[in-house]
Amino acid sequence: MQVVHSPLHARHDGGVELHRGELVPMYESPDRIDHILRAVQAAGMPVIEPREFGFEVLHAVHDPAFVEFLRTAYPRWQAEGRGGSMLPSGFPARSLRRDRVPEGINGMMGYYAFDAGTPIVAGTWDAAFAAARCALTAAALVSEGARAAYALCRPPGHHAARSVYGGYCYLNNAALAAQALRDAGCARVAVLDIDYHHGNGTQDIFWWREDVFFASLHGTPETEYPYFLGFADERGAGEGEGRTLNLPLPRGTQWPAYEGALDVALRAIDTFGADALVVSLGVDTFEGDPISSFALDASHFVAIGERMAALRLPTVLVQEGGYAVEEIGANVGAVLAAFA
Ligand code: OKP
Ligand code: ZN
Repeated sequence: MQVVHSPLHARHDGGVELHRGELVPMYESPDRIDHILRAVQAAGMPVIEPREFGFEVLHAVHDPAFVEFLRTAYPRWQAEGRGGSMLPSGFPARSLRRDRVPEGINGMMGYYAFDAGTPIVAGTWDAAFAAARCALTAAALVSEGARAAYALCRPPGHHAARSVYGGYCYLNNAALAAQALRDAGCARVAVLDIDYHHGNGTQDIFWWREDVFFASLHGTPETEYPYFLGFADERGAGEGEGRTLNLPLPRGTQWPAYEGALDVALRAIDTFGADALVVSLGVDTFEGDPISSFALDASHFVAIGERMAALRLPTVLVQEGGYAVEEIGANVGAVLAAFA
């Protein structure tokens, strides 16, 4: 399995986040990638750099004005004499107007963000765009005939919607890969999101689409982030009706219940008749994850890799979450080795 990785990820380091009443180092940290990289190299997987793309390629799934905001946000912030990390301090919630994009950088941040835990720093754009290129390169390898490819993306992407960022995510790497597969001639693409958190951004991007099926297993938004999307009654709309499948699971979910839900998702993808698969591969379902509450272990990640491979579809695996840094390499390695 080829691994697509860019060292530019390290330019993004958000610093601290507010967690359970305290400022703590961000769980989404650069060393996550170092651990995964060591594991895939130890397993003998070849690691390559992403290909070049112009940023206009992002407009396939993102609003151009949103892309422009992300690309220019930090330089604008610096032009106003500021440094450190950019976080929004006000959002257009229900009683406020959201029919206009603010001119000032602070208002603009609140307009485009959906949480205050996703900082923009000097290197965020370089890292996020590099992660997008990793996903696009993995999709290109698969459309050129590879059975599978793994995009070692950081920052992650599945919370980023068409014109909204949040949940440590800026650009939706998995959605870009899915759209690239469509553009390369796959008539039907399925996205299977097995990150602990609901992939609200991917769901948003493909909500109306008949040609891209989105299935997600995740901690129930009744209690888990992102709280406001990912319920079982969300099934897509218009031509996309029935093309979204949400399988929310309670905190504490263990393998038997998880396995049952995974089978439901895999059967639905099979019935849909996908020509290619994109996996949003989060391993924050691990029992030791510091911000999540499922109880999977490395043996379960092997089983997940085997079951996904049994679909026998050309597959792009895209890294999403996973915050138990010491074990993240073994957990991702287990999925990839079992798949291959
Ligand atoms: C990203 B991915 C911070 C609360 C907000 C955001 C979680 C984002 C998860 N203490 N947490 O899906 O792994
Ligand atoms: Zn997650």
